[in-house]
Amino acid sequence: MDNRESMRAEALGDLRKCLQFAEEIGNLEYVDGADSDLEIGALYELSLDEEKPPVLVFRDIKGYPPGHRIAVNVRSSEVFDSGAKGLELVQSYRKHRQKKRDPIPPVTVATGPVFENVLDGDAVNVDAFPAPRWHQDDGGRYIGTECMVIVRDPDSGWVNCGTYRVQVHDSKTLCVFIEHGKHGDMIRRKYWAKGEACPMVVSVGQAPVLGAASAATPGPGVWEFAVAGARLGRPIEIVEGRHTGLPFAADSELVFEGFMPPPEVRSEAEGPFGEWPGYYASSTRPEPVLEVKAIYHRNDPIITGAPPMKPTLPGFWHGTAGSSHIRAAALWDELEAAGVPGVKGVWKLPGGGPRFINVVAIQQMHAGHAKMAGLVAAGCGSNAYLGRIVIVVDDDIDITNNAEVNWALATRWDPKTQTDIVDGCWTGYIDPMIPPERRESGDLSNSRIIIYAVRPFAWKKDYPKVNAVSGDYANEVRRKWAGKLDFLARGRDR
Ligand SMILES: Cc1cc2nc3c(=O)[nH]c(=O)nc-3n(C[C@H](O)[C@H](O)[C@H](O)COP(=O)(O)O)c2cc1C
Ligand SMILES: [Mn+2]
Repeated sequence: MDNRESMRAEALGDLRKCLQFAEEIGNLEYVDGADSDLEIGALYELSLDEEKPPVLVFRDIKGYPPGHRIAVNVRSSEVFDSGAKGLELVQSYRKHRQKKRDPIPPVTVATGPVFENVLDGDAVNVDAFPAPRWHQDDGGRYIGTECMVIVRDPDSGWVNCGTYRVQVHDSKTLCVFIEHGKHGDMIRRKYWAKGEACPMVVSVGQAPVLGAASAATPGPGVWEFAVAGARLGRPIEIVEGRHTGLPFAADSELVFEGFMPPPEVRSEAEGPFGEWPGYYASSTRPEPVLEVKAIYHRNDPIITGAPPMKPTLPGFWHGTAGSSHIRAAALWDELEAAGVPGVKGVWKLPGGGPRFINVVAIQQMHAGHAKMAGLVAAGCGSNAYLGRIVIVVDDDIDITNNAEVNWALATRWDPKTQTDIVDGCWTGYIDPMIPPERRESGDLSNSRIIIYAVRPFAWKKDYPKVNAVSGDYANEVRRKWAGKLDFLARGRDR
């Protein structure tokens, strides 16, 4: 393992080391004295004008103790940059490329830095911590963006961690927005069905690997803590909350523990919130709340932030909140797990964020193969929620290049015969295309288009030849004219 790689491994498992490394390599900027009301959010949004924005650490936040910090752009830091680009970058996030290891369950330890400060009962005051109003039309302050919402399945004991946004309602109450059908939602409903409040822990500052695992979509029953452990090659050290017994990382920065009563017992207005599709679509609705019984935090806690921003911003695509390369890797894994052969690449087109516009390149092997890939991509676990478009192309298309995908659409797609439209798919409140009356009634489904922009298999052999110089001949000519023609040195390989 070279130095860079061991630095990455250490940073992945330790937020403070990660920030230290980012500073050492000149990839971190401190912002002192910014206002948590809009200013921090605006500075973060402006940082996304760069494809690879620096890590920003906000200190001395107006009205809060100087040591309470907020860090953004952490998971997209250069600390984790392996230099891979395009499909190679996607491949690097695939499980089997990471010498797929079995999940490593967490280990319970007696105590940890998270218990440096314990606030219980009357001492609970959520307002003591900086919670930004990130976007201009946000309906409140959000302390949880790059966060973990931790619940335990009462039947199986499975502990699920999901990243779901968390709004401050008052000094003892948080509002958590979990879209219907997410694991955290399915689990909390089991408590509510028995008339009980759901025990819940919310961590709003933690190691990058835990943020990544919580935003990812391993199947039901899989502990995100164990997925994170596998990624690190060692178990995550956990401690237990005093009120709920729920686990959280021993080195968590700031943790809220409490109970979420059934919505009919208590709900509060949540939102609006600027969302990654680029709108405030979910508007304001009543949502269940976390009644906070205890707060645990390290000295000078660091809140990790990753509020969503409009997905056309250059820094969004592979940024912490976008992670399109990671979701492309997950889709590629699931296509293969579902038995789709010949998958040569998976990509998320910019502008569609990590979910809306999916491209799958296949080496067509049999009639119906493209359809198989398209149907699985439109419906499999990591990609089922909030999709819109799946485009299947032949493997000679460079799917990381928008012009090439457009060329496939322009020249290999007969809209009438090479399209499926599927209705009634899983979407959520943040989908701007849900009409008001369907939103009101909770009918949160949408339609998908699957486009087969491939040479029709039945007459593939007769498909007109592509007009492009062959790689071999291009190289021959390149060799012959090398040194004599400047433009050849600047050209790309075929
Ligand atoms: C920065 C960020 C914020 C997110 N906010 C929410 C949210 O507010 N509600 C939600 O349902 N999903 C949200 N997600 C997506 C979930 O984290 C994702 O669907 C994950 O798979 C949920 O975990 P689960 O599969 O265990 O339910 C967010 C993801 C990221 C990266
Ligand atoms: Mn899960």
